[in-house]
Amino acid sequence: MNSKKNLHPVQNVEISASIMCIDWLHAARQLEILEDEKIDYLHWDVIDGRFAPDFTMGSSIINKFRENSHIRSDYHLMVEEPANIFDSFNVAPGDIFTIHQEGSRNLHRDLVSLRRKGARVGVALNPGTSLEVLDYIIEDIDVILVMTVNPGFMGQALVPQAIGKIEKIKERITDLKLDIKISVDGNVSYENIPEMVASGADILVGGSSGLFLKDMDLRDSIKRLRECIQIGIDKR
Ligand code: S6P
Ligand code: MG
Repeated sequence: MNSKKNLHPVQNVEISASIMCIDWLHAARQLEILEDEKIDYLHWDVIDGRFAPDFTMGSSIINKFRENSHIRSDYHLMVEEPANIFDSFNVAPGDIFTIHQEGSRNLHRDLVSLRRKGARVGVALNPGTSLEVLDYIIEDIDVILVMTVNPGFMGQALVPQAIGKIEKIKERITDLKLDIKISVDGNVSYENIPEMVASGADILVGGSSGLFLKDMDLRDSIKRLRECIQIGIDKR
């Protein structure tokens, strides 16, 4: 029998709420619900219009939210040369700070600088990026963020081969006996969550398809999301 079966899903798989997808006209109320429902992280997508199209939130908005929430932060920098803006964010212990392999000219150097800021350190990979890029930095990171859509926008369809990538990363972490969490970001929908979790996801980024749905109450979507996580855990 699977000994993990009786645990609450939150103990196995964490939820990171993608604030880019929040209902901005009711953001304060939605933040209260996220706290009340014990959502694990606030996910901050930072985009520079160069590494990925469009722009999202800047550090002044993010730091203001951060000051007014007890929830840990999960920074996702989709920018070129992310080290230029490391000091813009008020990072606290327990936060995750993730940069893209593809956006950094010297990834190892950037990871060392990030570690000094006191956050947990993550590396994100675009759907088309091979896992070999992790070879010489895997022991220096706490989180691998698997992009299951191309960075830039909410509401995109899953890139299906990204699911196999989650499995491969999980195998590699297990073989190397490393304590690294796998975060999955993009089209984390009720349909996709069970397979993402069964493949090894530890953190799910909830956006417009699994958390902030237009036609569903936020508390109901959190409940449904947790039910889908449980289905995935049961499939492991
Ligand atoms: C995408 C970004 C994501 C999105 C989130 C959207 O560039 O990194 O964090 O905000 O994935 O979720 P959904 O459910 O609309 O794909
Ligand atoms: Mg993101």
